[in-house]
Amino acid sequence: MLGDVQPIVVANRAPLALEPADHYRNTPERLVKGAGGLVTALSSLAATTHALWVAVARDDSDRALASRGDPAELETDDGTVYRVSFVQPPLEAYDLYYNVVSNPLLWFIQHYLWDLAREPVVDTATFRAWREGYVRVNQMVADRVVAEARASTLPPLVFVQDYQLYCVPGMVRAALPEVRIQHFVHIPWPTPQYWTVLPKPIRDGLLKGLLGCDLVGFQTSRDVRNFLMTCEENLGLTVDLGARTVRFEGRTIWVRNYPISVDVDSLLAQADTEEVLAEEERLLSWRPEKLILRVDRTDLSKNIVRGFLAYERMLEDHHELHGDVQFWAYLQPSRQDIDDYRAYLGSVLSVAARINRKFSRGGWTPIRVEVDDVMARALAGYRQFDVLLVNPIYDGMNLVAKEGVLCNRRDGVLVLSENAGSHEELGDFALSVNPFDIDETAEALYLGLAMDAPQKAARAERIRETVRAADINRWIALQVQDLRDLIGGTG
Ligand code: GDG
Repeated sequence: MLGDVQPIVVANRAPLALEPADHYRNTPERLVKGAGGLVTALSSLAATTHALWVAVARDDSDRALASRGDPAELETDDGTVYRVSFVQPPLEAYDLYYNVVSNPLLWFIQHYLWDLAREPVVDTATFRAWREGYVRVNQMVADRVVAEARASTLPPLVFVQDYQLYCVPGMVRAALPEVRIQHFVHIPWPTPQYWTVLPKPIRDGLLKGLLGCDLVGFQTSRDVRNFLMTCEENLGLTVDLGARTVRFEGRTIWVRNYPISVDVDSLLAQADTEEVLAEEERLLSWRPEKLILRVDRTDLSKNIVRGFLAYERMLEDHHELHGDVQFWAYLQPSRQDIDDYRAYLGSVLSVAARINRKFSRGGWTPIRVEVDDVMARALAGYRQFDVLLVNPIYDGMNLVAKEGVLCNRRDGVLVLSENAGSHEELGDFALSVNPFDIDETAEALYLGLAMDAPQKAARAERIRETVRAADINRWIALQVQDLRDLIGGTG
């Protein structure tokens, strides 16, 4: 697919991480593939195309990997070899780039999470974090990409990923006007008005950085429209909503949506391993007759508390379900160094405890919360749920929605937020909810549990078909194809 070009994937995170030796379990130090939707999706591109991966060293473990060569040839414990070139910013610059600008400022903007009457407070510190953190680290990354592109014997094809690196395309374009650059934005793109929460130099800087691309990719058609309108309203550029293009500095930039997906074969194989089957055995020892599941990072955007409130409402309305149903929230701890995130996990746990105190009886506990990070356990949950609750406030795509139904063995029902990117593909076969509406979500949970077998089977099959037809390989192939076709070819 990419034999005649040199792909360069550029992302904040490397696709792998060093796991230290565990003397108690007698396991040696090993290199493991990174967790999370983005890494999962891009690993297959990097592994199959011998791409070079440019990443930012985040901690001592990444810096140890960086010392193994530039680029370092790194083999994970599953035998996949990656070529990774680590950029090593000073610790303070990294902190400002990642912990001040990217998270929370941009993440909160792009998921509409700010409580605007109070936050954000933009001041000198924000501008310093922007200049000395975000712009500086983006420039270091861009310089590395330029060096690698110049060193390559094949024409480079640059794939930049996500909100930490919006300025990279513009910076690379300034040094290499002819290079092909694409940026994929994994999270929602909000309306032009919401971007004006950020001061003009910052929001324009981000947008102009992205416009260094030939092609900007998003998860959904809603994101594409919002982006084009942002270019028009906030920068006064000429856009064509029909052709999905925008003109900038004499170039035409194409804007397209490519819904990200999963590696169907490898996920199904992984969901059938002994480790997962052992987890499933454990689950079967405690599962109730009816199991509601959610699997999420403890991120504010995932809307975990309202999910519990909806379940509480359902239990209030349906006493007949008491004792027969349980809500299992399997949660991966996320960004616990940020105050808001620690406080959010605190409220998740306290709301669950309150609901359990209210309804528990005779050995029945309505909610089971587990905060852990064992993929095999999540996969066992995928196999066993009757209803999967995916109710984010806003979400770029949400891979759990796709993975869950694909792996499920009971024709379980998907309850899906209309603001998850996956709703554009799966909404017709799921029970759609407004994520803020507790009553509607409660009703959907109930309908999901009560649905008859033929209807459940038909809906689940349509979702499985949709995910199979548009898997991760298609996500990558469509982007590469568009880069070749729309922009005049690279080979
Ligand atoms: C961002 C965007 C977009 C599940 N349990 C464990 C675990 N998982 C995996 C899931 C899934 C991934 O984590 C989560 O992906 P999501 O897509 O649901 O959400 P984000 O992490 O917010 O991802 C999102 C995605 O990027 C890709 O573009 O879809 O909208 O926000 O693959 O299977 N991973 C580990 N331990 C677990 O226990 N390590």
